[in-house]
Amino acid sequence: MKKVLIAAVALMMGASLSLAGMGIQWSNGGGWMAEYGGDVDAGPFVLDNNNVIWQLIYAGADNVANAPDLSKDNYLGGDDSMLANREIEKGGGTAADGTQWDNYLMQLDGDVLYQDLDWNTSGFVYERIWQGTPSVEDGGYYFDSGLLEINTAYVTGSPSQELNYSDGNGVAINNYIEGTGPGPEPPEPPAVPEPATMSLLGLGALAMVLRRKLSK
Ligand SMILES: [Ca+2]
Repeated sequence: MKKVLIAAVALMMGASLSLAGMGIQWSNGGGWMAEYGGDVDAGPFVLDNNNVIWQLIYAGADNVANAPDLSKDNYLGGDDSMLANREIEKGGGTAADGTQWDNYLMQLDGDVLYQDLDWNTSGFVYERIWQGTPSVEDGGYYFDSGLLEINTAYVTGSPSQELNYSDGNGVAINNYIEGTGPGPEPPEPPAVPEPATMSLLGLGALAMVLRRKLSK
């Protein structure tokens, strides 16, 4: 009887251990997404002229969302790895996970929950949305969400976590420069005084010189 009890307890513990994992609803907060350079209200929207590749990514042991690397699998840089993805055709459509989206990435149907009940590694996840299919020749544009810390205590039926693109660091859009990977952030233009300011400064200096000369 005692042995049976121990076996039962071990089984229960094993079962609960294997059930701990992560459950994340990854979405975008309700559709809003203008094409790169487009108007958030008027468009064109991200799927009007492009397909979309939408990735759910584990940020790796460094807990950092690394910049993409087009030469790597799934365009992932650093130690990042992909957990799931959706490919949506131009104009909108249904991804392989059954979710359905319109041209501005508003969800029409499906279940956005990603779950891995065997996941027990701490760390962070984030979303990356590619406008079009990136290529070394033509580059591409992507949108990153912020990082979400994984709750590894998720079990089936417990509350899942939500990860929305709109929870991210605003519209973080990066431009690829041809063949070189991610381009640097565009530098802040140096603060050059306006021509009018320059001439005012010049007049001021002239006035001071004249005043000095006159006061002698
Ligand atoms: Ca990383």
